[in-house]
Formats: sequence, C-alpha cells, structure tokens
Amino acid sequence: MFSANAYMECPANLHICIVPLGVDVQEMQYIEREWARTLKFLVAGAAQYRKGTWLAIEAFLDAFKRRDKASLTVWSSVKTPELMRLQEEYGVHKKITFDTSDVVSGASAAEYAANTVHSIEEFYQPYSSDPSNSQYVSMEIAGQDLTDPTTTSVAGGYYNFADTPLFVEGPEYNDVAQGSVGDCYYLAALAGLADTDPEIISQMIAPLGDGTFAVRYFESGQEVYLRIDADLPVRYGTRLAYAKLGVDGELWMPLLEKAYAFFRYGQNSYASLSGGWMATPFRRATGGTAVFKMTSGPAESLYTYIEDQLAQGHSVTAGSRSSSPSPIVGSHAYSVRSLDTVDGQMYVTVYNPWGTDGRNWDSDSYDGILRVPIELFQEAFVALVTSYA
Ligand SMILES: [Ca+2]
Ligand SMILES: [Ca+2]
Ligand SMILES: [Ca+2]
Ligand SMILES: [Ca+2]
Repeated sequence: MFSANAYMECPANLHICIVPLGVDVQEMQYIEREWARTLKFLVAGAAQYRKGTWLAIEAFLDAFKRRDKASLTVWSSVKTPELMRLQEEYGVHKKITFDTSDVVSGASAAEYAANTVHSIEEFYQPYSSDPSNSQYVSMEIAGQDLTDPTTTSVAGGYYNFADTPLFVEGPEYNDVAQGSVGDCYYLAALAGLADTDPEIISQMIAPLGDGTFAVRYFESGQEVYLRIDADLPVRYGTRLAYAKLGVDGELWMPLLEKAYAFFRYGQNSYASLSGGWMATPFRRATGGTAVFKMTSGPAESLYTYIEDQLAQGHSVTAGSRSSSPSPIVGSHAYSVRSLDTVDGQMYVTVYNPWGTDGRNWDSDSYDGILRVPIELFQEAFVALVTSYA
C-alpha cells in the first residue's frame, strides 16, 4: 500500500508532509539528533496529536530550518489546528494538502518493514513542470480530472472506471488481456510478473483515495511516480479500446498501460506503446535487470534454462518470429508459465496476452493457455527475455 504525501515547501527546502501522530517525544528527539537529510516518520492514529509530540515536531522543524535541503515527511489523514498553524508558519509558497484517504494509518509495521509504504515527493510531469500550467499534476489529492493520453482512432472517447476494483484476488496472469494497440511485449512482461512476482505488481499501483492512482516505474534505478485518473479509452459504448479488465473485471492492467502511454517515450499517447520487447518493461516495472536468450540450441538446454529461471521465481517471456508456426501468433510476445515432460516429450506452456489462444489448438480457446512441444516452441520463438527480479 502507499499514499501520496501531503507536503508543503519551506524556505530551507524543507518538505513537510503532515501526519496523524503517534511518534513519542523520545523518538522525535532521537530523530532530531540524527540530522538525517531526509526523514520520514509516521504516526499511527489520526486523533493522537499529543501536545508533547507537537512540541517535539516543532523543535525538530526549527532545527531543520537552519540546515538546508533537509526533508521531513509526515503523514496526515486529518486537518487539525496544529497542521494549519504549521502551514501558516512554514508556508512561503507553501502548499499544504491533506491525504484524506486515510490509508496510511492502516499501514502495519510489517508493511513498513517490507518497504511497501511509499513516500512520494513529486509526481512525474507529462506535460509541464510549471505548477501554474493547467496540465501540471498536483500533489494535492483532490479528485482532479487529469489530462489523459491521446488515443488512436480505434477509441471513441474516454469513460471513467473509478468504480471498478483495482484488484480482484490480486494480480494474476489472466488479468492481462490485450486490446487494439501493439503492446503485447508490455502485457506479456506484466502477465509474467503476475505469475512470479505478484507483489511487484501490487506495489506498482495504488489508489490515492480520490479516484486517482499513483503508479510507480523505475528509470535508471530511480523510482518515478505517475498520477493518473481512471478515465480509459472506450469504443462501442463503454468497452475498453486497449487493455481489457481481465477475467475478474479488475482495473490494474488498463491503468498500468495508461501510465506507460505517458511514460514509455514521454509521448503521452497510446500510439507510442506500439511495438517493443520485454526487457525494458521488466526493468521499468521491477527496478531490476532482464536478460535475453536465444531459443536456438539443444532443446534439453533450453528446457533446463527455463526450468531454472522459473524455479528461481524469475518471469520468463518469449518473442515469436514473424513466420512462427501455428498455434503461436507471429511477431508476438507470450509469457512462459510452466514446463512438463510426458513420455520423454518436453512441453512448454505459454500465455497469450490477448487472453485467448489466438489460434485453434486445444479444447479451450478462450483461456490464452497453449501447451506446445519444445521443438515447436523453438521453431516459433526466436528469443526469451527473463526478469531477474
Ligand atoms: Ca482524465
Ligand atoms: Ca486478479
Ligand atoms: Ca521473482
Ligand atoms: Ca487454450
């Protein structure tokens, strides 16, 4: 879980994000002694603004004001007189906003320990870094209608899906179902991660409580947070033009796709998603590395390689040749789900991110699952891309 911070900027570059408090005075004094450049503390329980805590915070802030570039993060789900006073005192161009979604106070110690509480100091700006620009993405969590990517001609407009659940039973490979843009490489990577690293998907996106969402990608090892709303391109009424809701009717895949339409090339368009390989989406989703491997060579070696990678919890994807034999669609990306051997014949089971088999092959053409002999797999696919996350 995570939340965007409320924050205000102070003269000495002090970022304050306000909070329901629960930190005690001793702990504050300890924090103060640390003189960390960036501090994040959080306090449980919205109604627990104890006087002593506030005095400690103020002493802390005063001390920090004398340093430069200190950063303090505090969380709040409520607006209190103390917060308003802080706003007064520290507000120069100070903007103070409040996270009304109250999600932070629900964070458990385990979530903090697992680094699953994310502090966001600024959002990625698709259009303008000038806060006075109407397309500037604000830290103020207030249900704004954020500017959406441009669509291709298949879409007839946008429709808001804020009432649709973000996750149903968590991220699963068959939540991924491609629509009318050529981003199979991206969806295959995410379908693979949904199998091997669902927690990474869970940590990529969270509701901000106002109908908008924060989405995390990595760029050069750094976390980048986008903020998007739930407007999605539709056609024929309210049918999604691009990535679908998946089998359980959940929103995470179309929202991650929308964020990538901004982020991939900075072109803010669904058209810019078209065509690619899986390594970059893996790196950008996980912050880790991804490696290519050709499928050529002895079938046993390839089988062992895939087996080892899956056993290590690595997502394995495969890209097909333009001339691939049926049932594998040409110039397409699949995630590799499992292997098995029957009577000495090795098989590879893949998922087509279309969400359907795409070609007649087995008794269920609508599950996207295809189990093929490894020789056919090698003939159909030119290379694997494996995430090391
Ligand atoms: Ca919008
Ligand atoms: Ca699901
Ligand atoms: Ca993994
Ligand atoms: Ca099937």
